Amino acid sequence: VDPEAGVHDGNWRDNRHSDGKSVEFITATAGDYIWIEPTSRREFDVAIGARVVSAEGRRIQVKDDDDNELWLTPERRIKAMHPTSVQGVEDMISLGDLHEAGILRNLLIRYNENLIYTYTGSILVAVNPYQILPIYTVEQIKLYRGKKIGELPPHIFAIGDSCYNNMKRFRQDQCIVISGESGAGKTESTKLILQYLAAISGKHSWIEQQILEANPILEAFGNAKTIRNDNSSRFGKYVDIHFSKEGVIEGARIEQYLLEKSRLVSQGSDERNYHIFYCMLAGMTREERQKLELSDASNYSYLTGGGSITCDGRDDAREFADIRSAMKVLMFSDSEVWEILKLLASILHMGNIKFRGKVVDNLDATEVPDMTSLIRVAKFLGLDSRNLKEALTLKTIFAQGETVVSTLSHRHAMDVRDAFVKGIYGRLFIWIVTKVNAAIYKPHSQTRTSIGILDIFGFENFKINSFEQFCINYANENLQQFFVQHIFKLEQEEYNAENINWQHIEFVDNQDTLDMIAIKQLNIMALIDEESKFPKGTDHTMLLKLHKQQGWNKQYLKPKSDLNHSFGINHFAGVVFYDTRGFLEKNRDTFSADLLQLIHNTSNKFLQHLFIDDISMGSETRKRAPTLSAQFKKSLDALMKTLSNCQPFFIRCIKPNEYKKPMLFDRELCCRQLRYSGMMETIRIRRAGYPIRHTFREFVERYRFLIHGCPPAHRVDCFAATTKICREVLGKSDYQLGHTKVFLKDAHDLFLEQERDRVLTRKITILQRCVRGWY
Ligand code: AOV
Ligand code: MG
Repeated sequence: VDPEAGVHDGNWRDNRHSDGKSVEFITATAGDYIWIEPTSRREFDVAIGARVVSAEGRRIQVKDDDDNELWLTPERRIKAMHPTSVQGVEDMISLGDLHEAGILRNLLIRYNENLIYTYTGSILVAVNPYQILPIYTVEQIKLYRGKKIGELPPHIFAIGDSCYNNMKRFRQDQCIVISGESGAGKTESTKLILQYLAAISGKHSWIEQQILEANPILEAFGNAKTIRNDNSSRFGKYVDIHFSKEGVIEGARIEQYLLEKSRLVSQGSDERNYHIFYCMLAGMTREERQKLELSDASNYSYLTGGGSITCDGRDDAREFADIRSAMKVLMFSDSEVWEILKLLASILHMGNIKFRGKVVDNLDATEVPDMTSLIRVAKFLGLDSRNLKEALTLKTIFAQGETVVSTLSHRHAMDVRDAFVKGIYGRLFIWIVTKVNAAIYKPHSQTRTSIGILDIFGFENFKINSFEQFCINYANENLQQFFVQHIFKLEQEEYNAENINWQHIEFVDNQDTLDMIAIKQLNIMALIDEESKFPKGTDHTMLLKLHKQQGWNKQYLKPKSDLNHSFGINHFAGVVFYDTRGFLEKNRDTFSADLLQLIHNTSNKFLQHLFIDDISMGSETRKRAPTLSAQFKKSLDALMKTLSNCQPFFIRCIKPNEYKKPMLFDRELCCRQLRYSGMMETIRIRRAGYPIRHTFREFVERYRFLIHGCPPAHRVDCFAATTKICREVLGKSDYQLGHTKVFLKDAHDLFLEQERDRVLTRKITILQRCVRGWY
């Protein structure tokens, strides 16, 4: 067993006796709670809790947390459950069984009672309920106002409130980092925090409404139905809310990260393109539709790639009305809205352009047999249709003062068209975010402070992972590093405050992986970039370079076969293999000079405006323009810098099942998320030091029976009594006494609890079990 990976079984091992044999005696009585070790070797299968129903001879009957009734034979490894795990706790740091199984069970029993929020210290864990719970009312908002974390049951409003209070009290910027996998509830959590902040900061003013209304617009253009989430964000965002000295919302700014553009031209099975297309087709007036020469969603190949044009529980026509009214609130003029619709319509028509391959003079060429769609595109984009057709099917190369025109193959023509669409939509999305910011961002006042909320795409590992996943996972590595650093720092602070010697604490950190991806010399990102700029560079030459430069790295995985197109990275959340095919193309993110030339001359001013930067760059500077990964790294670096200047809060969203269903808790799925979310990191760091802490008073209250003649806590000097108990019971082992607390190892806790049990127990022994071969 790998000691690092095995946090969840640390406790089990503590039972090993000095002779190396694992022996534990458990007396189990009906009504007792126990842990049952898993028999499978599945990675995310951990011990399950169970209640003893009855015991007969050497067998006991139990009902486990998944409601299975079973008989356990003496071979099954079991272990007594700590009382805190029986009832469940609001803050998991106080769990006696501080391992994965303990955390998992705690979340499960709370989830079963619709208690979806739980703390681990100051981190909020939120399990997606997949149902509307009555916990977000105005009354609840009032209730949580001004309360300390822990005073009331865990709640996302408590995080919002604490953030707000800290900001006002310390006059320091705050941030809330929300993470979790697709469908876990990050975006909903972001909205709830925003709602809470808008409600408590005051005045129900116009600016607050504008900030809230930014969301439907961004979601319309940047969210889509995927197999994991009906409303999946396909971009990352950081919403920074600005407050005046009095704590009133003054304005906000939204930063966006890396919209997924491939979705525009192809969708996975059962997935959709961006909501806005379906909304607009369902919600426009007949007149508008006619003007844009549009019909039903089912007629557009860009909208039907996933074989799914509707989305259960979504009313696209209604949404469209909301989007429109939100655009009004955010000061989009009617003509701007119309220009946007025109572009969207052009994109849909563009997707319906059919190409047919042919051979001319022995060269692959392409024709457009039916010009209907192409003529529509030309009309709405303000282009000449013949020029457009040429730009889509021919390629002009300027070389040594000469102009050479060549034909494009069928495949190539499709690629040029698709790149055009991605280019337009990508820039439109950025324009929309800029437009929204123009409405909500107010010039800097010296005294303002802010709360930033980060809702970014979670870690992804699909069957086939491409450049997008590489960027997304790189972003998540950064956040993980931020998290680990922060948690470690907090831990150190507590030890310092209590004057505990903590020097020997080590923790697993993902810096090596980050170094390999983006920091050290010849890092992966740099190599990809270099190859992207190298005219002869191909995905294959890039892969060879990666293998050559990083092959030695422990965090790098080279596939067994040389024919394989992928490379692997050992991420904090598991190994991911990336298929390099298409990497360079995606990273370069350029599109044809012929199309740019067209846009340069278009009569559609809105379109031209979207491309103004590209046009103003000469073709030479364009070649040197920053690649996608370079831009992404830059914006991430800026984000990390912003975050590091804030006091952070963390929300870890957990998706309880893959079916978008309420009241269904898949333990293995949740376990995986807990382990990968860094939740275990907190615990790992705590366990590396002294995971068990009691105030002197609590300690005396609980363990005074272990020595002779110790009076109750209120009648004795608790520090002295604690010292005495520890000395007599724990001897010279590695525990420490701080200023207010005693710091213990897990093994101490176990021993103390067993001793306490032994002293106090009046149980009739029904069963004595000998468990052998623990490891
Ligand atoms: P995500 O943001 O984490 O995924 P969402 O926030 O979009 O996930 O949540 C997915 C769905 O779960 C929502 O559309 C709701 O139906 C439901 N849900 C989440 N949180 C709550 C809640 N607190 N109460 C009720 N329902 C909830 V992604 O953006 O895919 O990574 O890219
Ligand atoms: Mg989301």
